[in-house]
Amino acid sequence: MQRHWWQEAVVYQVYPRSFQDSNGDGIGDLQGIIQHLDYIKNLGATVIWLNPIYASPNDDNGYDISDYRKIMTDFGTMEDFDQLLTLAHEKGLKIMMDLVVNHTSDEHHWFMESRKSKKNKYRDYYFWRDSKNGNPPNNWKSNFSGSAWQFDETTGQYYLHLFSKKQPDLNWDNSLVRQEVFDLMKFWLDKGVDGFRMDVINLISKKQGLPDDPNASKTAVEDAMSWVANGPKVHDYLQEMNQKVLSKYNVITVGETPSASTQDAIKYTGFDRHELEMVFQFEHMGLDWSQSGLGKWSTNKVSLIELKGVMSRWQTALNGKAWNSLYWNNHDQPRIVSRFGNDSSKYRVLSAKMLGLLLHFMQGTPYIYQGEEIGMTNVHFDNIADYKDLETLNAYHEIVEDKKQISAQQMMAYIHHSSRDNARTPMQWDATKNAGFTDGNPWIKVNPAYKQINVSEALNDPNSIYYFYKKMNELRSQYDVIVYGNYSLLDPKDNEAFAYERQLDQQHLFIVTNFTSHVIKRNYKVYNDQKSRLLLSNYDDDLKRDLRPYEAKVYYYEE
Ligand code: TEU
Ligand code: CA
Repeated sequence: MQRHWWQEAVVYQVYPRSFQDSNGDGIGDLQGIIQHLDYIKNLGATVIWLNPIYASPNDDNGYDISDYRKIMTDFGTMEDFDQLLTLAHEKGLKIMMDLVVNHTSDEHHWFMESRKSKKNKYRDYYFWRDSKNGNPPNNWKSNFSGSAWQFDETTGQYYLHLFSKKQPDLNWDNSLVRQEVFDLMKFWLDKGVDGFRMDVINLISKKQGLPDDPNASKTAVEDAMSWVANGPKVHDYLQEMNQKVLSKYNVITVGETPSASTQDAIKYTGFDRHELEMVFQFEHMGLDWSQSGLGKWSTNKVSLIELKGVMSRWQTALNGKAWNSLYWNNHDQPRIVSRFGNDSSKYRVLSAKMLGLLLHFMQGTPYIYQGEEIGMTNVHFDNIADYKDLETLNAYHEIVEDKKQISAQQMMAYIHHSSRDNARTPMQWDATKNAGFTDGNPWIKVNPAYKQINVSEALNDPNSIYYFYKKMNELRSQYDVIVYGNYSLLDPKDNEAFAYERQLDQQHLFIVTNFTSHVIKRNYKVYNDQKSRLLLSNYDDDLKRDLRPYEAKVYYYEE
């Protein structure tokens, strides 16, 4: 198998709005990112993924783009961006942009033209349909609650929006749309950016005739995507994109693909397919979802056995054929230490390291979301008005106020567990006011935990999660087996310990983690092997068979 730089990469995700404010307006910006390039570099990351920084009315924090060739004024100017790109490159850091082309903003000029008349030359850039007997054209639901169709007075037709009504879906069946997207990709690639994370890229090809979803009445809002995902022409369009654009550059690509199975992923990322390099799959992120129709809104705990099943299935199905992304967190997901770990003061550090180790020693390219490296936790705002995310606010409105399915109190518990805003509170730099994020009023409140959990603490403590992540990144650059080794799960039915092996030629790794807050006893064959040595652990010493709360270790041997 040919080796590629992006397989050896470590990606650090920056959510610009919440990373660092440089001018006191309460909103993170590009100059703020520039201030922390060395911080990211010192952690050992090699690529920065920036969430969207393009011109946007910010209905969905930049995922509604009104001009793909302009920088959002909140974030700065194109000069700021050019400076960021140059400085990053000087430090050996690559920059990956977010490409949001399943939809635009309704304030993009294509859509403003499109809505003017049925004859407009941009009409067919979007999906316009007549109503069906006074109802929307079909029963598809928006991911952000309600129908996926919005009626527009001007021409008396509806337009499709799988996300908010300010995010109309682009019609990829129109070759002019595809050409526009390829052109804007070239604009950024010719500037020197190093790749793209592609937003919901597996939704771009809609089923012929836009048929009703037969399961719509049973599915929760967030499941509505399974009917529209992985459509009939998606691979044709990605191959065309690869041929016309990506193949001309040496870049990293990762497609966000909700509802993609391992079989789908092999089609998107197979080494012989010339589509994408990897995808973000969602199966492990759905394990704690509601069983009673509320989708992501739940307080369920993940089952370790199910987690092992999903992670291992992805590891083995893609091995040798395609490439995994490895992630626990991003700007849409609650904080992993609160979700799969234990964020009590006693176990936060141990369990955050345990989760990091478990993930980073699997096969794939690891992604670290800002604040994960210091063990940032979920936030619990008491007041719904303190939440900013439209998904959260729309769901609250629909589930509590409109349909009265559950009480406000119950919904707040779900929001504390699952809201996207858990990931979007400002980065916690130090213990000063607003966690050092801004001198002004932050656009969203800071997590009060910042007094204990912040970068300045982490940098002063040799045992911090930060240095543990740094160590993992160093090891990755030293041992090929960490990047390329194959994977095999041990003891799939053990519901307390997660153990697996990796192997590449003579190199072997043995990984074991205790997922509980008590001591468990396990015997593994590696303990009797004279040649094995401990590579990394989250405790100071090794008691071998006694695995202490959230203990996590990696052994290395050659054979
Ligand atoms: O997310 C798509 C997606 O799968 C989410 O809507 C997901 O279902 C939800 O966040 C889970 O809570 C991408 C972006 O990552 C997200 O931030 C955008 O809001 C969305 O696309 C629309 O562009
Ligand atoms: Ca600012």
